[in-house]
Amino acid sequence: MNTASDPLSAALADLGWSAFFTDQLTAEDDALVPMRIATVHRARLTAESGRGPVRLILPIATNTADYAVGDWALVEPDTNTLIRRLNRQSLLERHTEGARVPQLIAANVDTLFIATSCNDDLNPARLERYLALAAEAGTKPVIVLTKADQVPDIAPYRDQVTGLQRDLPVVAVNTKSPETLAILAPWCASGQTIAIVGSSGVGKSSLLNTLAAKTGEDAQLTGEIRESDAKGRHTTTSRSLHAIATGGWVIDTPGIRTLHVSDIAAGLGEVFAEITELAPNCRFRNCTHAHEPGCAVQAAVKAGELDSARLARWRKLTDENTANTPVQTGPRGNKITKVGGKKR
Ligand SMILES: Nc1nc2c(ncn2[C@@H]2O[C@H](COP(=O)(O)OP(=O)(O)O)[C@@H](O)[C@H]2O)c(=O)[nH]1
Ligand SMILES: [Mg+2]
Ligand SMILES: [Zn+2]
Repeated sequence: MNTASDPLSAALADLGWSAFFTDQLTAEDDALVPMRIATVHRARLTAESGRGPVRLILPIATNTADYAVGDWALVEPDTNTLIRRLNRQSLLERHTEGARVPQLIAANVDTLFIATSCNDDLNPARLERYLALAAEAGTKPVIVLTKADQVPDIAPYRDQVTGLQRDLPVVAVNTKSPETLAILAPWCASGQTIAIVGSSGVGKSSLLNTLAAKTGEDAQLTGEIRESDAKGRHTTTSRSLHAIATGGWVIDTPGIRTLHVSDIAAGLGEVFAEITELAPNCRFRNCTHAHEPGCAVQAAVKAGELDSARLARWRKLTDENTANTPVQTGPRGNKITKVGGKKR
């Protein structure tokens, strides 16, 4: 790698290359160049090189399922041959029922925009799931309250979400207004990568269109005009890495739209920190905070310091996670394990 002043280095930095990845290079990698995986197909990978899109040549034993959109890989520049993947800073994955290995959804996402509308559909339990997913993936969450233009006052919606995790950023937007770019700019600087999750209809596609300044044929279908109504469209453009107008990138893969919760024990501890931090004060080490005497969590509920509905949601999610988690899986598919005792 050359100095930061040359155009290729600047382009790579804009693509999200950082010291975290430089630190993984050895002298043997001198002849290789980094590229960021842009699309993943069964038998084909494409990447962004900083000089334009590249179709990678895959060594025979390559399993494309080991790669996620957003991954950084080292490539032999003359032939575009894929040599190896670098360790990930974050990884969103999906554990489907019956599947032996998780499906990789997106890698090296800095910020996860969790979209929810300012209306009666706002559901704290569902948002806590997404927050746990973000924590487990190693990505920072931001709650994006959409359809802010539809309500006279966003305060009641903001109040429902601010307490769902410590120091949780919450913003309110009209996804179709250009002002949204300025509101989300703190997470959309050059080199930053975001992804958008949320229920159907909350405005994910509208938000992406605004962020990536997509119009006309290029735009994602929204609302009334669903994919099923417009067959044949978008068959040639299966891009997953979209440049944000103000800098940074949005990763959008079909898998991102159907993410659900399992294997998120560490994530739960982070989202519900005020509960898990009380547990050492309980009389019994394996206290379930339900009915045991000397329970510090129940004491906090009685003292009015902890919302009993929040505790009930924590229990439901914890039970569900236990039931859904089959076996211990490799942390982010990385070779190095355990950072600070947390599963990563
Ligand atoms: N008024 C208003 N309508 C919105 C906003 N965001 C999305 N919509 C509308 O809500 C519907 C669903 O939006 P869409 O982007 O398709 O949601 P998705 O299913 O999450 O991708 C569409 O009719 C959009 O035009 C918003 O911020 N304000
Ligand atoms: Mg959509
Ligand atoms: Zn307890």
